[in-house]
Amino acid sequence: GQMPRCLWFTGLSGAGKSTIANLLERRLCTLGYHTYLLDGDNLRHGLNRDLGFTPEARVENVRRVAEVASLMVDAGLIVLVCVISPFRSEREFARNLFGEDEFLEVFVDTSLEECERRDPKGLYRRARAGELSNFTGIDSPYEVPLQPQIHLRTGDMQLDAIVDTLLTRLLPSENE
Ligand code: GGZ
Repeated sequence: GQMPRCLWFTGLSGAGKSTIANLLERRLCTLGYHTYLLDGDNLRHGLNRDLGFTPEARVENVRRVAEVASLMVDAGLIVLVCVISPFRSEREFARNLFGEDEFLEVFVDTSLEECERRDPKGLYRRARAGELSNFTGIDSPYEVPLQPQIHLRTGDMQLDAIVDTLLTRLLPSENE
């Protein structure tokens, strides 16, 4: 059977976390794996609708997402989590909810310049204009992962190559 896992995608808004995770999920699904994608932006409309973007609210947001992911891994799923999760301590908290090889931190490493150039929702523009406060990378910190299991330098890689990299990192362990 499949090895349940949590793939924890961290990175700036607009880095490509959701795009990459969605493509990977489709590939895994085609291969017959049972997956679930937990997306911070979506969860903020339901489970986390009471939370904003102060540091305290982000700590609570990430804690809840991590706990839900842990339940889903217990249920046997491959869980793909996409949250900025800007603080090392909260990513460490998440890791500690899982077994040794169950948690993979995936750093979606896209520069602030590139994220701001893309600005798909116009949020960076609004943050620069002072219409949004506590925006990650502008007036709220992002602590880069020091030793992620997987480091995706998106500037040097095409999307399909990124998804292939993730698949090969996930699937060899299936033969253990
Ligand atoms: C960062 C914000 C903010 C602020 C709204 N800072 O790129 P998106 O739009 O679609 O996804 C981002 C999402 C971030 O939520 P997370 O739950 O992933 O954040 S955290 O892990 O830090 O709790 C972004 C949008 O919400 N968004 N305001 N101020 N991103």
